[in-house]
Amino acid sequence: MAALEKRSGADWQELDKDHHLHPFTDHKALHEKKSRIITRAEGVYIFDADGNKILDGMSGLWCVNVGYGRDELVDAATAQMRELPYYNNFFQCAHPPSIELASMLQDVSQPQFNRVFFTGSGSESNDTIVRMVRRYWDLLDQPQRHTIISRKNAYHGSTVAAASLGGMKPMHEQSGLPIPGIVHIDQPYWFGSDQSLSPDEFGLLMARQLEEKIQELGADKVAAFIAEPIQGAGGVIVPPDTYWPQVQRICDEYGILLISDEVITGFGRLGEWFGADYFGTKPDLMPFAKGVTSGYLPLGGVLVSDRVGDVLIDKGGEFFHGYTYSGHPAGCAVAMENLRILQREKLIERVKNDIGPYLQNGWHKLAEHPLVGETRMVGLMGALELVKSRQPLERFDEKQGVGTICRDLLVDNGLVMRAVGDTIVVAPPFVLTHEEADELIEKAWLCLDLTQEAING
Ligand code: PXG
Repeated sequence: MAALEKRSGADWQELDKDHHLHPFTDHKALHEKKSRIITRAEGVYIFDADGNKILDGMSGLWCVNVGYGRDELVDAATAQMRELPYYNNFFQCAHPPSIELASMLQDVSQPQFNRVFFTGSGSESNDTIVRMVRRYWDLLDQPQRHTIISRKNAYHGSTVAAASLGGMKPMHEQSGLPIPGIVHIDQPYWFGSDQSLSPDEFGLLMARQLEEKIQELGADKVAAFIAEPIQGAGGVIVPPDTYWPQVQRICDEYGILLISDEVITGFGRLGEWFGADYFGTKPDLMPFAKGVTSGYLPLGGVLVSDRVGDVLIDKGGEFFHGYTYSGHPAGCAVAMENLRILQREKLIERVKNDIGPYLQNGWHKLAEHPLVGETRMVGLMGALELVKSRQPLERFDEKQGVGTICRDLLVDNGLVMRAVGDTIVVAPPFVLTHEEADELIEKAWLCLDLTQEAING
């Protein structure tokens, strides 16, 4: 630690520039601007090397749900690392943390989930999904049933299979993706449509695309449909109420596996344990990561329903798949303590009944700002749409980069939110107080004003 403290923020920026390749970053642009060096955090605040205190409206990267500075999680990791820092779950071995966590996850998830396959991240979880789903149909003697339907603008991770499941065009273009056997239908993004239909009609139309795609491919070719309950990285796309019930009906009717990607929505973000609980779906598989440890250590996994698990087990044969860190002991120990915190402090109930509605109330008031075309928020996951004009609705030219202008102003004024194009998204920790929520809304309003000024030049 001492060696680190000798450096100044400027020193770190130089070293960073010279040696560090960042994820999802234009390095040429970054080198002109320099990175913001975050040195510590407490509660819902992060602190940078220049001493600025910034409200973290993104919970890190949608993950630090119980907030920063949790000694219980540090202690859980330390104790586990002293006892058994690493052992694997391969070759007929297991260790108490992976077993205990598997059992706890069964307790907090829907009754069909009795088993879990551990990974180290959300991307690995979704790679596991592709392999597990195909293995399932192979074991059922339907090897032709390998196509997975996903959605445009979905984010399921950055590995080859996860990025293929994802529907991010720029990612596909850079690496010859998607891999074969993955197709994409439209997302249920009502605000992004021409708005000629009511949200409910639009939800039905988008769900119908799933049915049409199944019919086009042939149901006997379709393995699964994967979706985030609410698209996160794609801009917090909250589907109309009609969408999920239809999707569930279609998956049931055609016998297609339903995969609910819970990497962001899992562990309380929507005020229920999982997004599937919020929307009332009954998925067959649920990839998760992030919030399972509140980001304190990397851990992910796939919750496996009996429908899939029974086949994998009863039919026998080895599934040639696994990661060195599948069920890492320290990650599992932290996850267990994190789940206990959620339970002990009733944080999911807090998201549902207290801080969720409180922040939503303030958030929806932002819709009165002339720059805002729509506000959305479920639990503590929200978005606002920046528009040139509300009546008639006119959006900014993408090249103007209004979302980025706003995002930069927000950070300069002590609030982290993320810009997805001209959509500003928010997902604060569950421990956000009412005062901190007020601060978030006040800063957001101020920065909408500043953005307006910047655009008007
Ligand atoms: N599924 C979903 C729904 C995600 O949001 C992943 C899978 C992949 O997880 P890992 O742990 O491999 O990153 C994610 C990750 C953003 C952003 O800018 C979002 C994510 C990751 C990085 C950036 O919003 N989500």
